[in-house]
Amino acid sequence: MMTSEAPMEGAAVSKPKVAILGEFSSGKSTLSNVLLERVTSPVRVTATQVPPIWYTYGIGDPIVVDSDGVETEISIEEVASVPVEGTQYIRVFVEAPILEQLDFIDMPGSSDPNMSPDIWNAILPQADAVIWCTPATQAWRQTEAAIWEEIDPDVQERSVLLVTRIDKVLSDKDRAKLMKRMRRETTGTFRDIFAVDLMSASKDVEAGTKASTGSEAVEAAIETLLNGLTDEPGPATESDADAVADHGDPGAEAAKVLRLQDHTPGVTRAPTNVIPRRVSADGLTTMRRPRRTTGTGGSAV
Ligand SMILES: Nc1nc2c(ncn2[C@@H]2O[C@H](COP(=O)(O)OP(=O)(O)OP(=O)(O)O)[C@@H](O)[C@H]2O)c(=O)[nH]1
Ligand SMILES: [Mg+2]
Repeated sequence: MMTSEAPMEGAAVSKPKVAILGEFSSGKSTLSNVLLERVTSPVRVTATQVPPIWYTYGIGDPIVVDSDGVETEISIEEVASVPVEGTQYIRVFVEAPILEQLDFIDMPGSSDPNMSPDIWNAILPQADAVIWCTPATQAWRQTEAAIWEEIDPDVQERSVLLVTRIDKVLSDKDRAKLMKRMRRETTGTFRDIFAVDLMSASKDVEAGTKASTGSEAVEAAIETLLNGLTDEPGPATESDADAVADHGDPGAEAAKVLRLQDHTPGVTRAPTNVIPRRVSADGLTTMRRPRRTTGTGGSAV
């Protein structure tokens, strides 16, 4: 239905698509800003009730894709006022280093009543992996587990769980206990789990450093994600290694301590769509396949 060419550079290269999921206020948009290395997001993504924001490397005005697949160019200032209803997602183009490696989509909270099957089905079938954010103070609720259960196991294997707001859990003992529970309750369904303090990671972005354990944990999570997306079980390639932080220093210990052992995926396989079975059961019939602006569909790198 849509035939227009992508308006930005770099779009011809197919990149893996990563959906950032989690319940209301779990840190998805804060993480997005950290990933983009922008203190002030190009859009006011911390507003609640925003449609999914799909970040792609490039320049140019954002594009709203409505529920009929019709695309409308808008200004960056207009992004925050696009209604959730009737919108599949908004493409936002940013020249951020992370976007040279993957596209990511900042989703509305999964607990949000606006998170209709339409929204899920507009985005999730296109996602190769998920970053699920769960806040440490009420981590991995039954509602989250129930959604995650429905996700394709191949996608689960490429996905990472971020336990955000770890700064709110004060003692090492409590953190260890929490992560032990996380490990137990999510066994085999994430590639890895990371405890992150997105506040300190945000402060690093502001200060132009990556000094905190918050930043290190985010970097470690992204490295794990990229390894999964490229099906590399071992360390990343030379160029990938340049793109991620060196975790060899003692400062990274806090991040490491809370990291699970790798659930290394077994074999190379084509990316599978993230379709929560329960949602797709009643939503797939109305699912639309929007124009793919990132090249041939489905193949990760
Ligand atoms: N202390 C602390 N606060 C955090 C952390 N992560 C997020 N926050 C705060 O939590 C609030 C919600 O964060 P958002 O990033 O907007 O959460 P969200 O998941 O995008 O929320 P919705 O889009 O409304 O579902 C903000 O005030 C953040 O500053 C963290 O690791 N530590
Ligand atoms: Mg948000």
